[in-house]
Amino acid sequence: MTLNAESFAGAAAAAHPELLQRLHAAVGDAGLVLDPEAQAPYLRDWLGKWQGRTPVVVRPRDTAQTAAVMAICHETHTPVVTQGGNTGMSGGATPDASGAQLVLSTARMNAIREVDPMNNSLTVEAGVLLAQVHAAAAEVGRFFPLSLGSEGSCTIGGNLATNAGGIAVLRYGNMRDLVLGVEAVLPDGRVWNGLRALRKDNTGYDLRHLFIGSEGTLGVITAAVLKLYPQPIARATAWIGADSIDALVALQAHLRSYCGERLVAFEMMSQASLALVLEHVTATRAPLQGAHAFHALVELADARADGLLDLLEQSLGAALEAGWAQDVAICASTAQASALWKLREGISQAQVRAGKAVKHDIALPISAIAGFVADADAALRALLPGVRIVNFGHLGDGNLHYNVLLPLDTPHAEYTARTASLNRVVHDRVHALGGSISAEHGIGQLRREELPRYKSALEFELMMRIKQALDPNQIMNPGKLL
Ligand code: FAD
Ligand code: 2HG
Ligand code: ZN
Repeated sequence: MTLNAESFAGAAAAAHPELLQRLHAAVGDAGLVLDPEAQAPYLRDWLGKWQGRTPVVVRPRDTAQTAAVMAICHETHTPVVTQGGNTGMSGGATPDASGAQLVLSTARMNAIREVDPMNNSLTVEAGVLLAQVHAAAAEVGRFFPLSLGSEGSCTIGGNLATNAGGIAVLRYGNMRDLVLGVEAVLPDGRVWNGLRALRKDNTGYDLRHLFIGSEGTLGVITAAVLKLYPQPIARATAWIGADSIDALVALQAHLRSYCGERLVAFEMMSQASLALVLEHVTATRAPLQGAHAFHALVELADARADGLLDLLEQSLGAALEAGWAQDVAICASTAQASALWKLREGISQAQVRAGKAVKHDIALPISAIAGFVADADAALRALLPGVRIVNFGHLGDGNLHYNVLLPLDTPHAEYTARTASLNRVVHDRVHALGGSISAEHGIGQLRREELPRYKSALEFELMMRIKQALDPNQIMNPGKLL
């Protein structure tokens, strides 16, 4: 391929006319995407909220090629946006509109390097899809617990860079808790090999945690060693209708004590969230007769089948008696359980179809949730009478997706203004209760402006110093997080 630097639009190319030739030498024809049509999917996020431009999408095949690309970008001060599956919810993987930011896609780095069932570990490259990790673990009778609605498209690199959460955090923790080792290419092109498969290692600062949750601002994660677990062979799933969120908070505490470690998921949704799915997602139907103000989807799992269903029935029987549940449906088959999970996992898609969402991915102490919801609901209704609140999420982790849905035809300027005032109402309350304004989706470009309001000056300064130490030329994901 002969490359014409003139066709390489953008500020970086203008400053460094040989850049494209050098990138081509590093990754070859298969590693560059220049055609605007082929670039389009890399330039828009899953929600359709952010749209950017790039001079080139670079798709290195392995760590060595990634290191070569980064060395070139460091030397030429070319900004880099790393992208995995592009399913992120905070605009972290979308380049800005300048046309100067190179997109580095990990899609071709998709090898499973090693499976070690005896050590309960798996070494994979960053571009491997989460669903592929599930399959590779299952092949050797093991289990990788991270579970997200996007698991067919999101990558391990993206899961690490956002410290993803999902529906099994209650039992297994966030992505941060599921990783033994990380390999990363630093912004200057050097490779840090931290691929240790150890559960104990106290030899100084644990650098892997710098990259987990760093949202592409400190380097490119190229591979990781993941923890595997015993494969649960039995699952028991139930849907619960309740008359208040207070009741569901009490129910999750009760199920935790009653079922112990076997409680894997405790997901919550308001009646409005369920109604949205039933209206906008095909082949769905209400799991219970009659309306309930709130619903929970609960799952138990175990490596032994004995008594799991009995345990669920007994625990929910006690909950009905105590008034924490109004109605209960226990699944008799995996098909029934899948139908219930479809309702929960359809909420994101239903929101995209039904309106323009103002998202709030908040974390609170579980004991503060009921008070928060009552207070924030009232404040939002006072601010915007008739407001549509889509409140759902991972109640067992204290993580609510406390979203507000504006009509689809809301003009852009109005959406922006409303977003600012709604964010203030919600996030100030969350902060006052000791909560977080980003539980699992990261900061990206969505929350960047708000972050200094809610982080202490010292915390912010320390983060800036880490950034400066690793990325002195400030080329990694500019305009995101910090
Ligand atoms: P991308 O979107 O490509 O990137 C996300 C961020 O990570 C960006 O800042 C990017 O620069 C950076 N990045 C990506 N790869 C690398 C790398 N190799 N090295 C360095 N930086 C990198 N999230 C949850 O936490 N819980 C959920 O329950 C959940 N459910 C979802 C359901 C749906 C339907 C959708 C669409 C999304 C959901 N998400 C959820 C959000 C999203 O799937 C996660 O944030 C996921 O971890 C992103 O992975 P990705 O590969 O798509 O990353
Ligand atoms: C989920 O839990 C995701 O389904 C997406 O984190 C949340 O759409 C959202 O706001
Ligand atoms: Zn979530």
